[in-house]
Amino acid sequence: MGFPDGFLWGTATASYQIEGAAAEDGRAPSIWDTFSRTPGKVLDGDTGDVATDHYHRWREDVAAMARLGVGAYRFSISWSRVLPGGVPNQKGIDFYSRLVDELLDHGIAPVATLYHWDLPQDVEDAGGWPARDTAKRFADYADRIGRALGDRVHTWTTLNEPWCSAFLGYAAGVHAPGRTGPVDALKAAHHLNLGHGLANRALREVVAPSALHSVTLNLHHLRGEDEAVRRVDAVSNRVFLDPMLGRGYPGDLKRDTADLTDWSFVRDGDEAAIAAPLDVLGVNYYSPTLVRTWDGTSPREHADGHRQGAATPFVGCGDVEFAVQPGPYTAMGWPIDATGMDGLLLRLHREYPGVPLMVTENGAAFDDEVAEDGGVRDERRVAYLRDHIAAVGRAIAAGADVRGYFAWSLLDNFEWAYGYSKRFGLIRVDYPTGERTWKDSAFWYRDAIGANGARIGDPDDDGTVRGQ
Ligand code: GBH
Repeated sequence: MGFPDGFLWGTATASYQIEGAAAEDGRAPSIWDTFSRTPGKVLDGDTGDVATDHYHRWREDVAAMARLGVGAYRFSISWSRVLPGGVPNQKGIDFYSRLVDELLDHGIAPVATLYHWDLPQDVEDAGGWPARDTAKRFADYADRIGRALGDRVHTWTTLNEPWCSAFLGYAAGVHAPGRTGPVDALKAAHHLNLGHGLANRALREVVAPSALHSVTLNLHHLRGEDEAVRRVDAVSNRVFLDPMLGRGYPGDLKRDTADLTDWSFVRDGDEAAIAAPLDVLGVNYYSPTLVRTWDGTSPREHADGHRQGAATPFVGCGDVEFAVQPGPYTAMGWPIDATGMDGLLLRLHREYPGVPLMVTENGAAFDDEVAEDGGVRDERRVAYLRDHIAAVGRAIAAGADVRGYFAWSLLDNFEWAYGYSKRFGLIRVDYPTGERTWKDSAFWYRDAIGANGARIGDPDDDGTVRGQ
């Protein structure tokens, strides 16, 4: 089994999770600054003020990627760094411009995401994603940054995981801005979709015609009872997939949420605007989700940390139970099951044919420890990556058009509501010194990339790490 020639191997990060320099060179606060500084919202009171200090260590980080041999780097741009208060900030734009140049100098294709959850606080104060105007502001931002970097970026991604922005941010309240209104969350989902469509169109007008245009979704790979699967699928997957791929909003989603809203916030022409052409669909996959219909009486199971009595992100799914799945688990408590990866990719291949796919995030947090020799023997992460890359290979062998794979993450970083307690990196970051150490998984990934994934998934591939 092999990977196609030109398959893009990469690593991924996001601005707020790695950059730090939260008040430097004119950057204005985002909703994650506000949220993380609000007591009780992020574990141990951690913030992204310093993070991995990538804002100052970016050159060293690009050099590490060159040693890894990646063909692409997926990073995100901080909206409030480049347009604080809506006004262009040359110092902020220059940071990304230098980063892009450095990547290109090392033969690494820049894959730029415009929005990885860090909405400028002033845009939230004006209503945030539940307000229609945010979609337009987002398109203006796309135009600005597209003009600045459009001659050099290989792939433009409008949004990262709009499900998290809309439903974790505005319904469950576990992500910034921490609001808990189910109708606002549906409006946010729509305005994220609309923002995606408008930004895609704005970018196409100003960037190089050779650039690819994409969006990244965290699709839930659902298993369990048909009716429960259908409901969760509608409000987590098809709410984005269907309008973005030209089918408009699913009728069953509108029915499931009819007691909350008549969806009149979707105006004439919106669905056409959302259906902007996509060159590639980014897919983030970590673990599958198991659902069933709740009997209404016994204590309801809430896997994945949705506590009893807490606001749910799954709007309109009041009769669904999220079942605990068998282990093993990562340090996030997420079940490890690579069959969800090819299952998800093949479902997209079957049900949304013709759209090339790219795995834009996959990875795992474990409680890494530094060994006596200073190395990090993270063999569970190696096994996780190996098994999930093998699953991507199976999907390709079965006909799916998958163009690349990005490991989450290049570095340990600020893991949102979990702060620095969860480590996803191939490269360990010591806090607060910021010192970087390659884990065994980094050496393993370097070798896997060097071989273009050959032998991964072969029965005799035990994931042995060759080391330096
Ligand atoms: C990604 O989010 C993010 O893009 C990235 O920034 C982050 O660091 C990384 O993954 C690791 O967390 O709520 O029941 O559906 C992934 C977020 C993880 C959200 C799995 C949904 C399933 C539980 N997703 N989670 S549920």
